[in-house]
Amino acid sequence: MVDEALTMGCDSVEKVLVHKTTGDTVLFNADKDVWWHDVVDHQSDICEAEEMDSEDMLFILYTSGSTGKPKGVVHTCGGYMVYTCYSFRNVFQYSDGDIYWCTADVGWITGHSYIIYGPLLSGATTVMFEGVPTYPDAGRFWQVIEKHKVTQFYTAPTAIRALMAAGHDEPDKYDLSSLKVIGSVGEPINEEAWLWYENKVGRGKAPLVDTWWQTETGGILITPIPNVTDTKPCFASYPLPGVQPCLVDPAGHEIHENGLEGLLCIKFPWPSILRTTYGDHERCRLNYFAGFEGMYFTGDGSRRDEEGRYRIIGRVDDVINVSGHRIGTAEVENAINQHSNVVESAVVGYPHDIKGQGIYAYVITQFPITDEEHFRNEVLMVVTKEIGAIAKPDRIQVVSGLPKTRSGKIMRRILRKIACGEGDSLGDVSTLLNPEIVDELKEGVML
Ligand code: 7RM
Repeated sequence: MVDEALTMGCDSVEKVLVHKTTGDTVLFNADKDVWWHDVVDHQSDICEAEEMDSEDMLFILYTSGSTGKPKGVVHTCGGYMVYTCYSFRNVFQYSDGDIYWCTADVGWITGHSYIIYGPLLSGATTVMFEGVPTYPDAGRFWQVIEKHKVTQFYTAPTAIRALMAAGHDEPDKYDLSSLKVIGSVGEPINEEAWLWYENKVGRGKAPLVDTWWQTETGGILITPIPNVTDTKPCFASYPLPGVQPCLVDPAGHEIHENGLEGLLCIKFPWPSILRTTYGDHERCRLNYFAGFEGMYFTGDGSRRDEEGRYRIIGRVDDVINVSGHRIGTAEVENAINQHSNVVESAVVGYPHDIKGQGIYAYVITQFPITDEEHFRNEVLMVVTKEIGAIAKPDRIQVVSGLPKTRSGKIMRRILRKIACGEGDSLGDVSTLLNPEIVDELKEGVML
C-alpha cells in the first residue's frame, strides 16, 4: 500500500523505513527503502528535546464528517499534552505501580491520546498489544489481564459485543482481580453490553467508565470519575471539571430543562480543542463553530436525565459509526461511484449486532447486472482500495432509482427506514418526485 501511495504524487517523501515483523519477503526499493534495524540499531538512546511553542502543530489526524473529503484535525503541543495527561490521570485514576492497557489502534485518536501521550506524560506502565481479541480464542484479553495484572483496561463496545457473543462466561475462567477501572470508548454502548462488561469483567470492583469524546476534542470530555461520581448503564454521565456541555434545539436555543434530548454542544474551549482543519480554517469555522453562536457543535445528539447525566445517542449528521470508526456516507458513495458501471449510489447506516452500525448501499447501475455476486465483490474491492476494508458495505442493493425530493435531494430518511426493516412505517411519501420507487426498494430490501 505504501509503495502504491508513493506512485501517486508523494514527491516529498524521501525515505521509507521498513520494519521487519513477520519475516515475509517484501519488495525492496533500494532508492527509497531503508531497513529500520539498519538505522535504529546504531542510534543513541538519548534524544535531545527540541523546544517548541505551545501552539506549534503536534499532529494532524484525518477524520470523517458529513460532507466531502475527511478533514485534517490539527492539535498543538501545549494544550493537547496538558489535557491528555490531566484526563488520563483522573479518568483512569492512575497511580504509581499500576499497569494500564488500552486496546485501541494507535492510528486512532484514542491511541494517540491514551496509549501514547497521556500515559507517557504520566510515566505510566502500559501494556502494548499487537493482535486480535479472538485469537487464539475469545479469552485473549482476559488472559493478558491476568498475566500482566492489568489495573486499568480501556476498550471499545464493538470488542465487548464480539467477546460477549463468542462466550458469555469466558471471563469467568480468568483471575481479573487486579482490575481497578474498566473503560469504554468510541460509540454508544448498549445496555446488554454495558451490564455484561460491568458484571463479568468489572465484577462490582472495577467501575465502568463510558468515556465520550472525539478526534476534535483531543481528550475525554464526558465520563464518570471512578469512585468519585456514580455510573449508570449507557450514560457517559458528567462532564469533567471545566467542561461545559449543553443541549440545544435545532433553532439554536439552549435546552435548560433536564429529561430532554437535543444537539450536544460545548460552551467554552478546553485545552485540547482542535485548532483548525489543516489547510482550510474556514471549513473548521463553518463545521464546528458557525451552527450555534459561541459554541462548539459536536455532531452528536444526546439526552440529559433528571440528575444531569448525559447519554450520547449518536451522530445527527451523515456519519456512520462502524465498530467505533467514523465513516462519512459521502466518502463511501464517492468510492462506490468509481466503479465503471455505477451511475449513482446512496449509503446509510443500520443497526448491526457486533459493529454497532453496518453500512447499507443502494446502487444504480448503467447496464443491467448479470452476475450480482461478482458485481458486489467488485464494488467491495473499489471501496477497500479507495478508503479501506472498514468501509466495505455490509449490504448492497441494486436499484433502478433513489427516492428524491423535488429539489433533487436524496431522502435518506426513507432509505434508512427501509434498510432498518421499517419500510412499513414510512409515512407520507407523496411529496417525492418519484414515489413509485419506494415499493421497488422495499421489495428488494436485504435484511
Ligand atoms: C474517541 C473517538 C467520535 C464520535 C463521537 C460519537 C462517538 C465516541 C462515545 C461515542 C457514545 C461514547 N473519536 N462516540 N465515544 N458515542 N458514547 N462513549 O471515538 O472522532 O473517532 O469519533 O464517536 O458519535 O462524535 S472519533
